[in-house]
Amino acid sequence: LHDHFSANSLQLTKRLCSYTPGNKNHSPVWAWNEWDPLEEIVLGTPEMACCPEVLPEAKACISENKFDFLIKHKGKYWKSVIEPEHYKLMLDEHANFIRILQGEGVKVVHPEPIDFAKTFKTPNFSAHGVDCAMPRDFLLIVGDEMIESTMTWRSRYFEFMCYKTLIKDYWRRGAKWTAAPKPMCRESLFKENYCADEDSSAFFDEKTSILTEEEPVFDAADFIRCGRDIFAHVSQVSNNSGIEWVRRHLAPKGIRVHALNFVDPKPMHIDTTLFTPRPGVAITCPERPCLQIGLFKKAGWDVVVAPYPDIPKNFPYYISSQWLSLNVVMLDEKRVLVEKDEIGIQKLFEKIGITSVKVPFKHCFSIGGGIHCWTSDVRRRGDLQNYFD
Ligand code: ABU
Repeated sequence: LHDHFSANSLQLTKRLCSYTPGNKNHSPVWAWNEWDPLEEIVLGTPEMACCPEVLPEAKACISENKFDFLIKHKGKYWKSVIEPEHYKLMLDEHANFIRILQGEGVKVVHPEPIDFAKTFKTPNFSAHGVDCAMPRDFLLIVGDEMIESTMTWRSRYFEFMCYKTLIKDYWRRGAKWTAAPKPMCRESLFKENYCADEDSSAFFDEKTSILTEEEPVFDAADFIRCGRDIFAHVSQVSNNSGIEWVRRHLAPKGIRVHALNFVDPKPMHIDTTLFTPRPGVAITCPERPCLQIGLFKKAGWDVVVAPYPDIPKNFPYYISSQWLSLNVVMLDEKRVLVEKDEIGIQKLFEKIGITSVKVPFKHCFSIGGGIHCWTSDVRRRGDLQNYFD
């Protein structure tokens, strides 16, 4: 037994010592942008996923017309809440998506669910969990580094546990592993009696946010990677301090993090608002103008406005907006994974020379995310480049 452990530990030591920082051949994690050829992806799992608790910070993100439904079902497994046929279609789409990715030569790995219906308690709050369906929200991959985001919804505080096995494995094989400072999430992180004005046409910033700047908080899905430049969404789940933490953390790699403000009273995650399918093209949401869009134009990028979604607004989007039409994943600069019924965005991709790989996925939309949310690309073939000057 002793020999077995010694041999194992010798092997592990050898592997760890062969690590050379910043070298893609020594890290299984390697992705600098949204468009280099995709090799490996984390796909979330719907297992044990629960309808979220409508805590104030969730109310600040979700449309008011969804509150009654969510309050009625909070903490229940989606499986017991959603129409059985709809739920079955979601599982079928999920299984089929794995086959599509594998058929494209992409390695697919998954987080490990915990029982999200269980209530947990920290010294400052208690809540039950949500899911590990949306790895995009938690894992920020920049080059060879995996950054665990803080997460802002208190109900998602322990989601990091679902990713431990995966992260440890990538780390043992050479990836760099950083966990952003775990927030305290005291009451004072959230403004008292906050109420978002859903009709507001103001650019969202710290004044209109539910979040104070008491401590840095951010969700990974508020960041879009374009090589040396990363664009961050000031939102109801990422405050300026959170974005500043990421900025300072990545500065030594030569990466510049730009904070962007959009017209959106309930912003949560940039990937239904602005998407960069390839160098030189930014797709924006027509309902959510960006204050700093000049950054792209000045650098010679084309800014293309997305069409309205084809899947109707009254489709059961239990948590999100209908802008999941924009929530796509690039297989490479010329091919995109897109929901099969979102014809308008497919036509836009065709116009700009990108072929749509049509994925039936809309039933998966119902629990809060699209193709980009449900995944986190951990490996793409390509290096760090400057696309802005
Ligand atoms: N997690 C993406 C949801 C964003 C939206 O509702 O537009």
